[in-house]
Amino acid sequence: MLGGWKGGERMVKVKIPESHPRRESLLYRDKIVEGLDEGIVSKEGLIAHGRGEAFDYLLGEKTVEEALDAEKAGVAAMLLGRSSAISVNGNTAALAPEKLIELSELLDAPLEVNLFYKSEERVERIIAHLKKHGASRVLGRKGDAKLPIESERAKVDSDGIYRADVVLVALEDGDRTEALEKMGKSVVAIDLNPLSRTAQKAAISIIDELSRALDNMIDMARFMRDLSADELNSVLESYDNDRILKSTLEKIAKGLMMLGLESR
Ligand code: PTJ
Repeated sequence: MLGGWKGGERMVKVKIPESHPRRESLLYRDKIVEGLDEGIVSKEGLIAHGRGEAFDYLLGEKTVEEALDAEKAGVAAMLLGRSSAISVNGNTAALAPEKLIELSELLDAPLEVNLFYKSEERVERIIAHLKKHGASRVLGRKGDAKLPIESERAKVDSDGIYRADVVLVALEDGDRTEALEKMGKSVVAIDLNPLSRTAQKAAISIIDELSRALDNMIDMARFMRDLSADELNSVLESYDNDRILKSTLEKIAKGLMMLGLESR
């Protein structure tokens, strides 16, 4: 079902046919709008989502091989880390609460709410939303440690993102990724835009749609949890983030050429 609007008010739910070729994408869009209605997503989050949709369209709205490699490396890094954390914002909480919780449990990495457009009220709403979906513990209230950045994102919890040596971030601006990397932490980023500062600065850049990326990482984590440290290290040693970014950009460029030819 999709949302409809009348005079600025959300009106009805419009049924989206099972056979619609872009059904998944429209359902994600609906989750973001619902998140806005519930005070979880910021207005700016709608714009950010639209940008993601555009990149996803160019990638064929599917997980590319390069993303699978990055997802595997991301899981390996989080399993090998002394301590990992998963950063949650409005968009990610609205799009995939259960998946975030499942990955957090599989990787023993706490969820921490950390917002760019921060308000205490939205932090509380997101924590309540995650708890409603089954999270037993969500960090992000304390803000008793500080990252070396100017934005509201600077305040983090000492027993979450601050302590972690591997941090999973998704759909965010690049400042914090850069700061976390400078602090010696390893950032695993999920971001459909391979040109974003987040993707460019992260140690492992997953160029994939959030829900698809989390589904893949959950499947991988179930299996990779039983691998030895040597086996996990060999996954990381054979991973080359620059090659992944370059190859994904080439894929997008080729996709654009094909779209151009098809539309003639
Ligand atoms: O909830 P807040 O206050 O923390 O704000 C969250 C947003 C997303 C508004 C904030 O972090 C922001 O402004 O992010 P940016 O700088 O717009 O970056 C978001 C990135 O995520 C862009 O590069 C998008 O292409 C990408 N993106 C959007 N939707 C998805 C996505 N990547 C993966 N999956 C998506 N569904």
